[in-house]
Amino acid sequence: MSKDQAPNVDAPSGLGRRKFINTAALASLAGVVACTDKSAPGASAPAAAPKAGADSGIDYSKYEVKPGELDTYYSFSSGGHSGEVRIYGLPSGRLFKRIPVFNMDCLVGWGITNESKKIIGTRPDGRPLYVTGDTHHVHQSYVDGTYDGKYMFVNDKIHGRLARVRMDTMECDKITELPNIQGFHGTFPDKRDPVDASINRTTRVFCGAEFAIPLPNDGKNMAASDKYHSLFTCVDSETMEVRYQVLIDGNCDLVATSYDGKLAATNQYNTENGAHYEDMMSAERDACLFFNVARVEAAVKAGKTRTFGSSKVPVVDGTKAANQDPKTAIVCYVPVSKNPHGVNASPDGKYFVCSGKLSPTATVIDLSLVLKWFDGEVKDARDAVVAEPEIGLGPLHTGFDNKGNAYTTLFLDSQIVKWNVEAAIKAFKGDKTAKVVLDKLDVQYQPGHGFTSMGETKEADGKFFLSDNKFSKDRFLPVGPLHPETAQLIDISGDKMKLVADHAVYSEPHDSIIVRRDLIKTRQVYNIDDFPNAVKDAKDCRVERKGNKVTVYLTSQAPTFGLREWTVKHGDEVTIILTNLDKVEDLTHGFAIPKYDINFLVNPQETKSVTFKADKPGVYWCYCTNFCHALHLEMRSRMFVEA
Ligand code: K7E
Ligand code: CUA
Ligand code: CA
Repeated sequence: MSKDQAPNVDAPSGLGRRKFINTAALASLAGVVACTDKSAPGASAPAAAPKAGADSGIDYSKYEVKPGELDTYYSFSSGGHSGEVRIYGLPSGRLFKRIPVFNMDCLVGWGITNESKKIIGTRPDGRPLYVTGDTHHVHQSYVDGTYDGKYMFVNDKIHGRLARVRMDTMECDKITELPNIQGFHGTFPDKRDPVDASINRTTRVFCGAEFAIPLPNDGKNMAASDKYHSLFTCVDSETMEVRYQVLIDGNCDLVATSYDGKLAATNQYNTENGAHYEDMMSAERDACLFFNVARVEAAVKAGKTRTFGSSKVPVVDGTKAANQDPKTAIVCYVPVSKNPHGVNASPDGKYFVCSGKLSPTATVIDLSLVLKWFDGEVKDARDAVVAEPEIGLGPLHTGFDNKGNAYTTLFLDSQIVKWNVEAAIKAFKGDKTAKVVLDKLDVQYQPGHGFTSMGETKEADGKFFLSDNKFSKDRFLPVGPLHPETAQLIDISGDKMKLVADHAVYSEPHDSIIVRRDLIKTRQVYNIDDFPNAVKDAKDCRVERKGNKVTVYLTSQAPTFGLREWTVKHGDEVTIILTNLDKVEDLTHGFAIPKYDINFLVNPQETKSVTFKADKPGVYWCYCTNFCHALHLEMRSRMFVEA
C-alpha cells in the first residue's frame, strides 16, 4: 500500500473485484514474495514506511524499559527451521534465552550430553536421532482457560515430533514422535478437561498432520491417492505418550481448542487431497474440522479402532463416509473459504475464526451451533458459520482483545486489520449499518502470525499485538542476503492501533504467545537430588574402570574442577559425569575437551554426562567455557590419553 493510497477502512478498495485469489492471481502472489513487482497487490514499497520518531506523534517513552527495569510480559516464540524456541521480554523485545529443542546447541550441550540425547533419541552409533527440526507453534498448558505455568508444547514439522518444555527450568524434557504422519503443523493443548469435569487440569495436546501420506507408507505405491490420509493425533501432556489418532479426509493445518474442552478443530486447505498446488486450490471452499472430543474418546474406549504399520496407537475413523449421521459422528466438516490458514479461538469461548488466505474473508464459526449439529439440531454444518466479513487480502492469523475485537494479519496487504466480531455477525445477517472493519495499520512487511497479550486465554487483556512479519528489507541495517524478520509491537489499547516498536528477530519465528510475567515461576538453582548420578562431594571425584569402560566422576566449583588431571587408555570408552557444586545463582560452568568435540554447560547444582571414545592419544586441556570467576581462564583439568 503506497502512502497516498490510505486504507479506506469502511470499504476496503478492490475487494469486490477480487473475491478470492484465483490461479491467475498466483503470479502476482509470487511477485510479492520475490518483492520485485511493486505493482502487485500488497507489494510493499520501502517508500511507504511510516514516519519514524517524533513525526508519528507517538510517545515512545511510554513503552521504554529502562536499564534495570523488568519487562511486563514474556513472549515465547517458535524459532522455525532453527529448531529452537526463544524467550523475549515485552515491551522491550530483548532476547533472554534460546531453548534448544529439535536442533543441536553447543552452548548448553544439547545433542552432546547423554541426558539430552536420551530425550532426543539416538542412532545405533550414539549420534542424535535427528539434528534438524522446524518449530512452528508454541502453546502453554492450561488450567481452566488460562496458563498454569507448568509446560510449554512445541511441534517439529519436519520429523513429526511434539516436544515439551518445563516452565520452571525452561528446558525441554520430553520429545515424542507421532506415528504415521508427515508435516506435523498445528498443535494446541486442551483448555479444560472435557471428559472428567472434576479434573481442573488439561491433559491433551492435539496435533494436526499437514501432509497426507500413503497408509501404510511402505514404498509400494506412490500414485494411489485414495490411500493418502492425514491423522489428527492426541498426546497425553503428562506421559507424552500418543493416546489415539483420528483418520480424516483432507489435511490439517492449524489447530484450536474450545474453552469448554468439548471441541478441538483443525482448518484444512487441501480438502481436494491434491498432490500439487493447482489441485490444492481447485475447490471454491475448504473446511474446518471439529472433533467431538468426548465421542472420539468413547469410540477409542469402545475399541472401534484400527492400527497402521508397526504403530500400536489406536486410530478411529473420522472420514466423511464414516460420519454421515451427526448424532453419532465424531467429526463435523464445516465448509469455509478457499484454502484457509489459521484457526483461532475467541477468548469469550464462543467462536473460532478461520482466515481465508486465498479469500479476502475471515470465517466466524459459532461453537454452540457446531455442538447443535452434533445433536442433530442444525442440519447443515455450513449453518454454524455466522459471519464471513471481507477484511483484506491474504488474511492468515487472528488475535483477540478483551473487547470483542479481532486483529488479523493480512499477508498480501501488509497490514493488520482490526474488526469487530459481533458487528461482523450482524452484517452477515443483513445489518448494513454494522461497522465491521474498525482500523487498518501498515506493517513492514507481509505479516504471518499475529497474537495479542494473553490472547489465547480467557484473560486476554487487550494491551499489545505482536506482528511477526516475514520480510524486513529496509527496516534494519543490512546484514547480507539473509535478513532478520521484524516483530512489530502494536499498542491495541485505544481505538486506533499504534505501531510502537520494531524488534529484529532471527529467522524464522512462526508463532508466539505473550504471557503475563506473574504466571511464570522459574527456579535458578537445581536440586542436586534430582540427578541420580550426581557427584555430591569434591572428595568423591575419581576414575573407575570396568574393562575398557571408564567413568570419570567430576565436580566443578569456581575456579576448580574436582580432578586436576586423570588418565585413560587409548581405545577406552570414557563417560564423564560432572556435577556443578556451586550453589550461587548464575554461577554456571562450561566443560570443553579440545579435539573430542565435547562442549556443554553445568548450571548450579546440575549434573550432566558425556560418553566418547578415547581414540586420540595425548594431553588434552579440559577447560571451563563459561566466564565464572576471576580465575576462569585458570579453571582447567587435564585428560591424559595414554598411548
Ligand atoms: Cu507459519 Cu503457524 Cu506454521 Cu501461519 S504457520 S504464518
Ligand atoms: Cu568455571 Cu569459567
Ligand atoms: Ca483447497
